[in-house]
Amino acid sequence: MRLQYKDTIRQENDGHYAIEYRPRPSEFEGSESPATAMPANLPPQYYEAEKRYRCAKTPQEKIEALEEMFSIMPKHKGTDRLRAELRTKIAKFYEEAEKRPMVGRKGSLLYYVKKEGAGQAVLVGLPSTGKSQLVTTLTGASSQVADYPFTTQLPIPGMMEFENIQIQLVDLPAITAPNVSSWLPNIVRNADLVLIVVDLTREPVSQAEATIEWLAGFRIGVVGEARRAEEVTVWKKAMIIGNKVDAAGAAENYRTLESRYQGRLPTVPISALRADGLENLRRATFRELEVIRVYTKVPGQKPDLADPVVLRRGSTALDAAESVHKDFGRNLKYAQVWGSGKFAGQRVKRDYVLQDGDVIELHI
Ligand SMILES: Nc1nc2c(ncn2[C@@H]2O[C@H](COP(=O)(O)OP(=O)(O)OP(=O)(O)O)[C@@H](O)[C@H]2O)c(=O)[nH]1
Ligand SMILES: [Mg+2]
Repeated sequence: MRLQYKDTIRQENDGHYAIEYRPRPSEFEGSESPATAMPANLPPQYYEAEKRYRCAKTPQEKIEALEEMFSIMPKHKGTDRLRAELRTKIAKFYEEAEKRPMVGRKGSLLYYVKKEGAGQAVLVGLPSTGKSQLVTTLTGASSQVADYPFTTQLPIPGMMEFENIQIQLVDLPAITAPNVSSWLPNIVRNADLVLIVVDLTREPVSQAEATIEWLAGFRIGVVGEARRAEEVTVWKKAMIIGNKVDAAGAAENYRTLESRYQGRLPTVPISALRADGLENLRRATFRELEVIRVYTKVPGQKPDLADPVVLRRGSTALDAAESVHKDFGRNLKYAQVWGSGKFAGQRVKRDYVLQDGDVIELHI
């Protein structure tokens, strides 16, 4: 990597070198002012992606590089501003990509799947494991199903209902499909959850391993599967779906798969074709997304139980207030909680940690 502009290099106490990186002015063309010096210790992949961003010609290429930079950047206070700037930029290029018919309006839209609903779960796996059948059964999206490999060539999103919320599922081409390696890993990096789909009639353990190895090849680590930290730029929650449990011998193969991944990755058996085990799958997907549903209300009104606010697990009364409006957050004096409180209507402070299903009344 070449140092430019006002980058400085220094040696840390532990002997390794850290680069104090400052954004080049050209990166902020059009935006107000360059960000302040950002904390260093970003992995080299970040700078590689950044270089690709600067050389990118089309909005698609820009998005790809920016998404990668975003996923690599560590999440903490020191990077908050830069992450927000990256997000704004990505949004701008998405808009541009959608406006440019010459790159193929449909194609450009479909290659980057905008998140919708409570979370985005992407289906990855070898050919013909039943990914498209599953998305079709669960969401009503029509993704072509066929008995030949590499049927799916583009990402196809659909919305799956779980109780009173919608979860986005994204059907993807098989990991071994031709011409996908430039964009497929980016979609996975950006997802909230990875659903590894295996065919229970064909050595499911080897399929799961091959899929996890493929992810590792793009430096995507799966939470629960050990890997050296320096080999991974982004960790993803994942779950293994054993499909075609209706077929002969599949139940037995599922038991092998389950015992192999016990205590490491959640596994669920289903039949996408017969619609078996789907309620279990919906619930497990919701659980692994690590989100909660809360119902906000103001004093004197009833909560709308059909329309929850979806927040990350661990969110507080303040987060709930901010999700309504940032002024609500700023002015929040206290809240009352029905559900997880010791008693109904318990008065709680701003830092009270909410649970799934809580009703929260905001007092400002
Ligand atoms: N027995 C059985 N067959 C299934 C099931 N789900 C899918 N199939 C069959 O498996 C084949 C492949 O299904 P697809 O949904 O196209 O598989 P895919 O994973 O999307 O395949 P690619 O797009 O090529 O990666 C089709 O012939 C389906 O009918 C199931 O639950 N049980
Ligand atoms: Mg398919």
